[in-house]
Parts: sequence; structure tokens; C-alpha cells
Amino acid sequence: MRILHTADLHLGQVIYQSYVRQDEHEAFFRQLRKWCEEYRPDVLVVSGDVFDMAQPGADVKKYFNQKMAELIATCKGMKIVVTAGNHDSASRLEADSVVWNMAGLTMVGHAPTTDVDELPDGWQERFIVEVERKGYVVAMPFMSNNRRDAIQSVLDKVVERNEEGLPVVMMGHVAVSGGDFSGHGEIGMIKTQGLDEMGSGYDYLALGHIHRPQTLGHDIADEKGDGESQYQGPVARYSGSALHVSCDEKYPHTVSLVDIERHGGEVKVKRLRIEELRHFYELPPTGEAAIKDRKELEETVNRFCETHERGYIRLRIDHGAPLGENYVNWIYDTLKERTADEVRYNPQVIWENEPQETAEKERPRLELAEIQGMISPWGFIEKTIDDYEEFTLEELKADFQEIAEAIRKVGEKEPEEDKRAGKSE
Ligand SMILES: [Mn+2]
Repeated sequence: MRILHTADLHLGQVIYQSYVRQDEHEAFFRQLRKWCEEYRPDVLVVSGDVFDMAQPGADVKKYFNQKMAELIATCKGMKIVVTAGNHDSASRLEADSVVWNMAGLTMVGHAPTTDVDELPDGWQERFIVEVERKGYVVAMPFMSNNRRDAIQSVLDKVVERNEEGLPVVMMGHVAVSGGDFSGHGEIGMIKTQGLDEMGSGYDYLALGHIHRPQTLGHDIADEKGDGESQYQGPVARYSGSALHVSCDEKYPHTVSLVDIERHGGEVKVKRLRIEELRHFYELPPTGEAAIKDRKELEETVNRFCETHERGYIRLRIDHGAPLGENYVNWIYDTLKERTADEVRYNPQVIWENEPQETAEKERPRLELAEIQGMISPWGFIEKTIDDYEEFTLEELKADFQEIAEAIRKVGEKEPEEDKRAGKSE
């Protein structure tokens, strides 16, 4: 079975308050369609966060419909499986699923409930997509808590049916412990779970949620864009997001083409690099001196407009630089006038050479690598609590326990997924 694995499309995303990214998504879909034509996958899987918000506007929904219809028309016979992520509304995603089914597109929004014993016979079928004579896709959407029993029950059902030993692919939208979460703003707040919570019996776990492409348990240094790897299954992999969802996602983004011969066999992954329409630039580039005054700022922005058609720019400015009044407005006006907003401004300035005292006081003294290695928010909190005199660790722990308990109670009352905050990527 051959699958094309992508995730975290975040359709409808508006970045830096005002920039609509549809043309960037268009560039992504053009490449995805080309790959579908070229590689003829049996299935295209989209592992959650199809939309950036639970209630996308009519224009965004229409755009999604158009893109799916184009893919279906381009690749006759290819199945498409789309699952809900934490940004999606499970009910809204499933609302049109009956019609999509007729076109060979399966949509799964709602996760199985925790208490599997109370479910009617055959409930597992809703999560199983059989690809005739090729294999199986188990479509698991985002879940607000661990549901190993439910997942395993579906996988067991597949094993029962899979007498020919065909490949089994499972989808998931979850942060698995040990992953590299760089680029995710709220690192301390990402809730992780162990890989064993996803059960056993699949050959390839097609993950979404974390935007950096990576195969769990394998060196992230291999992820340089295009390339190929061969693994002994089972393998769990994040395809990565379709676009750079934030300027911190500096790594190359990819779509994964996965070939699996048989259940229990080897898994071949080909990484297809997505050429993004708008790159993210730091000006001046890291290594060069930061902007020292207003004149330099204007020169830097003007020069970029002369040499680049489009992109996102983020400025590196010296802490004490005299910038004069309204420099931010000057930037917005200039970009609009000179590039019609093809060049876009990221207002999160990187301030450099801050005086030692302020810099040390305001920032937690942590290396990025150290934060990436943390699997629970407590590691982060314990390291930084001394910077916040008003909090004590014990009080915080008690408060968190109370919140966790409240969340657990809400989780038991599912399906009520529309109430989820779902803010971290
Ligand atoms: Mn997500």
C-alpha cells in the first residue's frame, strides 16, 4: 500500500493579525496535486487540524471543498481520509461526511468514547477504512485524553479481518513524548502521551499535531527536506505541517510518501519537500549586526523590497536604537505601497544587546534543547519558578491538580468536543 501523509493544514489561518494565507495554501495544494499525479498513492491521509479554527468561514470551507474535489478528480481511485485535530470541530467536520463518502473521502471527527464496553457491536467500523486488496487505514482523530482501550479494540478488529496480512496504517493527532516540538510557542503547555497509549498492531502511525517532520526514535538531523529512509515497522512519524505556521518553524516542511509491502514488514518513507510561497526572513540575517537607528531600519526594509518579491520579515533591532515615532506604521505603509503586501511584517521584533540586568531578570535561563527534552510542563515550571516571587511551587501544584481533575470530569461527559479550547498547535 502506498500512502501520502500530510497533516496540520490550518486552512483559514490569518497570520500577524491581518495576513490571509490562502495563496500560500494554494501553492501547497498545487504541489500536493502534482505528487498525487506522479506517485499515484492508494490513500491520501490528512491527520488533523484541517482548519485553523473550529468554525471556519464559508469562504474557507468552500476553499477546502474545492481543493478536495480537485484532488479527487486528479487521482481517480485514490481514497482520502481526513481526521479532526484539536483546532477542528469534530461535529462540523463530520457534518458533511455522508456526502463526502460517496466521493471516496472519509471524514472522522468524533473520537471513540473511553468506555468501550458500553458501545454497540461493530462500533469500531466507523474508524476503519478498507482499501481493497491493499490494506487498512485506522482513522483516529484528536482525543482529549488517553483512550488506549478504544484504540486497541479498533486495531484488534483490523487484525481479525486482515487474514491476508495487508499493511495497516493508523492516523493520530497527538504530541507523543520524546518528539521535537520546536516552533510550538507554548512548549510547556503541550500535553504529551507515551507512544504505547496508541496501542499496537499498526505498521505506520501517521501523526499530526507537531509541525516538525520527524520519525519517532530516529535522528531528526536526517530531516533536511527531500530524502528517503527505510525502517523496520512499526514506525510512528509526523509528516509536519503544510505551511510554516509560525516564524519559529525554520526547518523544511515536507509531505511523506510511504510504501508498505505487507503487515509486519518494512516501511519506506520518501520525504517530499514543500516549497513555500513566502519564506520567513530575519533582517539583518543572524550573524550580522542588528539595526542601530531609524535610517538603517528604512534602508533594510527598502533593500528587501527591491530584492524580494515576497516573504515575511522579522527585524533584529538593537535594544537602544532610536527609531523615532511611528516606525511600525512606516513599515506597514512601505510594504503595502511597494509590494502590495506581498512582503509582510512580523511585529515580533528580536531585540538585541539588552542590558545584562533586564535580560537576565526577564528570561528563564533555559537552553532550547533543554526545553525540547521536557515531557511535562512541571520541568519547565520548576526551573523558572524562582523568577516569579508571587508563586509558590506547592500552591501551583495544588491548583493544577484541581484543574486537571475538572478537565477529567469534562472528558468523561464526551462527546462535547466543541467546548475544547484547542489552542496549541
Ligand atoms: Mn494540532
